[in-house]
This record gives sequence, C-alpha cells and structure tokens, in this order.
Amino acid sequence: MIAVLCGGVGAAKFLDGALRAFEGEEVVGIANVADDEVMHGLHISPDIDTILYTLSGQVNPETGWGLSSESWRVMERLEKLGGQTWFRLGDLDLATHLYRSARLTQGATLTEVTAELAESYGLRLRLLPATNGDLHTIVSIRDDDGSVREVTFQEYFVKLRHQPLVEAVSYRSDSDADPTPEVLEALKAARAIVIAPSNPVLSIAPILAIGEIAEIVAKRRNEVVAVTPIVEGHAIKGPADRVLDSLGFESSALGVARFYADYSGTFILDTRDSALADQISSLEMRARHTDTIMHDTGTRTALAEFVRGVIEEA
Ligand code: FO1
Repeated sequence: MIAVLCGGVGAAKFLDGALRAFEGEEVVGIANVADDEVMHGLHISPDIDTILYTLSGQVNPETGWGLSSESWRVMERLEKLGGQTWFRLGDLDLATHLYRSARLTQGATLTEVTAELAESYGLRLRLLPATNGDLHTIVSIRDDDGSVREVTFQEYFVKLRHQPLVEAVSYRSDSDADPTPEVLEALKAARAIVIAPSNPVLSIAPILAIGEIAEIVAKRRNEVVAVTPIVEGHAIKGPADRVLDSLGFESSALGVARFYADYSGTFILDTRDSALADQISSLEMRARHTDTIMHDTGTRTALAEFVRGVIEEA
C-alpha cells in the first residue's frame, strides 16, 4: 500500500497516474483539509472535491476544480438576492456540499462522509482527510497601505486572487485537529509515503502541521519520496512559487527540497532542473529526475511509474 500526502490539482493528477502505476496495490490519499471553509452554511472541502472530481473524470479541466458540465442558476439567483458569490458554487457542485453538510450535521465524521462520497463518485482509492477536526490555513497579507491582516485561505486565494503580498502562513487548529486513526494506521502500514506535487506551503505543510503525522513521516524519512511542484522556478499552477518566495524559501525545486528535507529522503526533480541534483544531495536527499509536468493521462502515469521505480530502487 502506498500513502500519498495530497493537496489540490497537482495531487489529483498524480493520484490518477498512481492508480495506473501501482495497479493492483492499494493507494491511500491523505488529503489536506485546511482549505476547508463553511460558506452559506455548507462545509466545503476543496482539495477533497478536486480529487473526487478529477478521479471520477468529472472535473472542469480548465480550472482543475468544480465540475465540467455545470450550470450556475443558484449563483445567478443568489447574486440577485445580494448573497455572497465570490466563491463560485455550481449547481451540481452544490449537491456535494449539501450532502457533506447534512451528513456532518447528522454527526458523521469528515472521514465517514468522504468515504461515502468517494464511493458515490466511484473512486478506486481510499481518500482520507488528514484530520476530522478544525484545521485552517490562515494567510497574513500586507495591504497596499502597509497594514498586515489575516484572511482565510479561500479569501486570499479566491476573493483576493492570491495577489496580496504574503507575510506569513499559519495553520490554526482548535484542540481536536488530531490525525484520524485511519491516517495514522495508513502512514505506519504503507510500504512508502509519497508527497504529491502540491503546494508545499499551502497544501502539504498543513498536513505536516499535525504533530503526530509529522513525527511518523519524519521517522519514516527513508521511505518517503517527494515530487517537486516547481519546475524551472515556476509553479505549474497556482501561487506556490510566489508564496515560497515571500516566506523566504527560494521558489525553486531546491527551495522545495529544503522545505521537505526533514521529512523526505528522496526528491524527484524535473529533468529541466537536474543541475540542482548535487545541491539536493547535500541535504542528505537522494535526487532523481524525470519529466514531472503532467498534461495528460500518459504523463501522469509515467511520473507515477517513475516514482514507483524510485521506491523499489532501495
Ligand atoms: N477557485 C477559484 O479561483 N475561484 C472559485 O470561485 C472557486 C470556487 C470553488 C468551489 C469549490 C471548490 O471545491 C473549489 C473552488 N475553487 C475556486 C478552488 C479552490 O479555491 C482551490 O481548489 C483550493 O482551495 C486550493 O487548492
């Protein structure tokens, strides 16, 4: 069994390839839930939903989130009513949020509801939220007048279109943001742990902010393989490069490797960055390189197959 620490779009594509590359072996996705937010009274789990929709072949390919054949009648009417509409919820996407929110209100855990949704969307992997508790990524941004204020992740990412300068990112949890028993069991039982090509600060760090998860991953560092989300200094999607910069991490594959140095003994670079291999080796990390840009099923599968080869190198 392979456990994969996952964020949003990049992770969903990697999991799609992993299901093919690790054919016949269980793949368990451990998903970031610190982007979750309650809006309109609905519990929204964007990284989980991006994985559900991508792996069921229904994701909107242009955006990487939401559903491909979607209508927006509810949002149009909500706009007329003067409701909040900066976070776009399609009519069919709303069904997922309505289902999840009703089940949570009935007392189900996010783990149970995610398993039910994975079943309904026909997923062939186990998808586990990193925690059932409240864990939120909070972004401290500097406004034009120089003042610093804290916003939720979705406010930064969507409402402010990740334009503001990021002063800091923190991961807030109330007392019960513990890892779920299923997550701990998967991390201990996995023959390898993969850190998917997700935003290290916005998607992976919140998972590693859960103490027991960080401990197990660090202890199993020799069986951990991290895949770079940054190629030639740029993120394939989203603000990973700029956020890394603003947090003092060089927005390069080397910066990401440094970020993961305590947790991963192996780092997969893109071949375009293979010149960085020596510097990565000096972090006591095995550096391997391949084509890491996933633009179709073939490249997703090839990347996952390469990771499998690296895992089985030992
Ligand atoms: N991202 C946007 O840029 N604009 C949106 O209006 C938006 C709506 C949305 C609705 C449901 C959902 O699951 C995701 C949505 N996202 C939207 C993407 C979301 O902000 C990101 O997927 C993650 O939070 C970061 O990976």
